[in-house]
Amino acid sequence: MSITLPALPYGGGELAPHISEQTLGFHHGKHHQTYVTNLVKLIEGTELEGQSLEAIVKASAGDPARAGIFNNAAQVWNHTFYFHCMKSGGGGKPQGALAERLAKDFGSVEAFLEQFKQAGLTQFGSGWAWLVEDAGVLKVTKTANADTPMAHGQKALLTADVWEHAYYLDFQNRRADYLDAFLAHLVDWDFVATQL
Ligand code: MN3
Repeated sequence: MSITLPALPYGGGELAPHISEQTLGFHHGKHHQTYVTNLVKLIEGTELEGQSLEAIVKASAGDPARAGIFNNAAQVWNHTFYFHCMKSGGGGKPQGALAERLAKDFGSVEAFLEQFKQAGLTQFGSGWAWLVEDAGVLKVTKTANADTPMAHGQKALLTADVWEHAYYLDFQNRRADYLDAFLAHLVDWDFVATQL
């Protein structure tokens, strides 16, 4: 199994005006590609070469000697997952079984949406906001840098990239506005529901 850059599930301009074609071009074509290129180089000739991305993330998590492998592998996974969490004409309120689970575990869908936004807003520096399933319960979490729920035994259901490269060209320093646009216009709730 070779590690390659997955294609975006939509055209580069389809998330505009919320995320511009320029942002997506740099984010996927440069940042995501660089993590792929670095990972391929780092695992070449090691016992991790030929393993799945998930296996590489789990094998390197928590191992200081393999921090470079973990950071690049987790970032490849996080970005592929993030890009699949969005679609043109997405956002708004989740429906059906997902909405019922959110209401059960957070009190209401609105309470979940607010917690998710706050997780993204309060992640100091670079990182990610997540909706995860942890031992059967839905939770909002945040991780720093490349860290990923898989490394903590949690299943990711939704993520927002809050590294500045995800929003700076479109929103400059206004991370809250990016998170509002993400939730109101971009989240692919059908994809999130399929992760349950
Ligand atoms: Mn990113």
